[in-house]
Amino acid sequence: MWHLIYTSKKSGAVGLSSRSDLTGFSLVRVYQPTEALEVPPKITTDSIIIGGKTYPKDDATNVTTTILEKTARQLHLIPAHPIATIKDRIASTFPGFKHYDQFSPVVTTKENFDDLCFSDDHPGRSVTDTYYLNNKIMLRTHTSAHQLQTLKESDKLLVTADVYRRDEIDASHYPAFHQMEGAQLFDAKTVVADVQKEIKEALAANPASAGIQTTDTTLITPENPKQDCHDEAAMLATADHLKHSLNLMVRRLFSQEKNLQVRWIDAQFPFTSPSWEMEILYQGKWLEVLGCGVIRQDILNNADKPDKIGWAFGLGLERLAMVLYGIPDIRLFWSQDARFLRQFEPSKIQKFKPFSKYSPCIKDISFWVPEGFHENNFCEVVRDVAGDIAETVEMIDKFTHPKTNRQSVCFRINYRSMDRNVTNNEINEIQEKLRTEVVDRMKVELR
Ligand code: FA5
Ligand code: MG
Repeated sequence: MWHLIYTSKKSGAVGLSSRSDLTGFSLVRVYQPTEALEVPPKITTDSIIIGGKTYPKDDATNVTTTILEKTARQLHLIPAHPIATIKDRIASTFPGFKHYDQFSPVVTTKENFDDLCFSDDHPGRSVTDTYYLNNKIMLRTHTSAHQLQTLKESDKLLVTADVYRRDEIDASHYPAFHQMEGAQLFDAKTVVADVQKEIKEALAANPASAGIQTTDTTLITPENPKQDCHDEAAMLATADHLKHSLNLMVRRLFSQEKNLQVRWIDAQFPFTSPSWEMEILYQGKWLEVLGCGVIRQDILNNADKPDKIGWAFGLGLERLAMVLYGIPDIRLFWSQDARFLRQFEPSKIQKFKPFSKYSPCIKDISFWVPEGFHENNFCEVVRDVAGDIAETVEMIDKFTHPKTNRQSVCFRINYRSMDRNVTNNEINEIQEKLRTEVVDRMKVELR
C-alpha cells in the first residue's frame, strides 16, 4: 500500500490518494475537488462567492471566511482519511442503498427547515445557531436538508456531507463536521410481515457480539408519540427495523471492540415521531452519536410517497471515528500535519497513535454584556481570531451587579496547537486581538 500526499494549489486542500482500492469495501476513489470548489470562497463587501456562485449579503449574513474555507476541504471524499473510511464502512452495512455524497453545502432555508416541518420560531433557525449567506440561503446544518429531494428519488438512501453549526467549543464539538443520513421506506400495508422476516434472517446471520452491551428502555409515550395517521403495528415494525439496522451497523463497525456500552434514549426532532438517539460510553461520558425516528408522514406525502412508511437517521461521523480510532480531539480531523495523515490507510481502521501534545496556555477574559448576548457569538469571534488553536472555551463565572443590574461574564480559553509549539508572545497577541474584536463586534465592555 502506498500513499501520496498532494496539495491542490488553488484550494489548498490536502488529499491522500491510494492504489489499494481492491479491498472489498465500496467506493475508494482518488480525491478530486469538484470544479466548483476549486474556486476559493470569498466574502466581499456586498456578496458571498462560493462554488462559483454569488449570493448577495443582507442583515442575516453571518458566515465567516474561516468557515467558508472549510467547505473546500471535503474530508469525506479524501481516501484514507478516517472520515472517508468510516463513511465507506457504514455504507457497506447498508447494501442496496443509493449513496449521495457530492451535494453542495449551500442550501435554502426551505430545504434545511421548512420541508422538515421546523416551526417558524424553532431555535435552530436562529442566527446564533446557523450560518447564513443571506435570509434565504445558508450552509446546511444537517444532512436531513436533502431528505425530501432524495426520498422522491429513492426508497433506500444514504447521504454523506459536511455540515455547519455555530456551536460550543470543546473536544467533541466543532463548527464544521460530517453527517451521514440514512432512510428506508416500506409499503405501509406489508411492512409488518416484510420486516419480521428480514430481521429474523439478519439476526441468524449476525450473532450478537460479546464485546457490545446495548441497553434500550425506551417506550412509546405521549411525550414521544406515534403519529395519529400511523397504524400502530406498522409504526412498531418500522421502529424495530430502524433500531435493528442501527444496532447491526454498530455491531459490524465495532466488531473488534472488547467493551462497548451503547444505549438508546428518547429524543425529539420536528421531522420524526417517535424519535430516539443512540449514545456510546466514551472516556467515561455518554457521547451522542446519532438521532433517528419514524419519518413524519407529511414529508412522505410531499415526496409523493403517501402509501409508504419509513425511518431515517442522521449520525455524526467524527463522533464514531473518535471512538473507533481513539482520536481524542475533534480538531485533529482537520489537521494537515503529516504525523496525523500518514497514520491512515484506505479501508483500514487502526488506533490513532497520539503525537506529543504541546503545552496549553490558559487565558481568561471578563466583560459586561449587552442584552441579547449569546455564548455562540463569542465562540465565533474566538474561532475567527484564534482558529484551531482554541481548544476549549468555558464560561467560568457569571454574575449580575446588584445595583446596576448589569451582567458580567468570564470566559476561560484554553489555547493549544495540535501540531506545533505556540509561544507565549503569540498567545498574548491573539488574546489582545480577541479583546479588541469582542469590543468591536459584540459591543461588550471589558472589565
Ligand atoms: C440531527 O442533525 C438530525 N438531522 C438527525 C436525524 C436525522 C434525526 C434523521 C432523525 C432523522 P443532531 O443535531 O442530534 O440531529 O445531530 C446528529 C449527530 O451529529 C449527533 O448525534 C452528533 O453525533 C453529531 N453532531 C451534532 N453536533 C455536532 C458538532 N458540533 N460537532 C460534531 N458532531 C456533532
Ligand atoms: Mg442531538
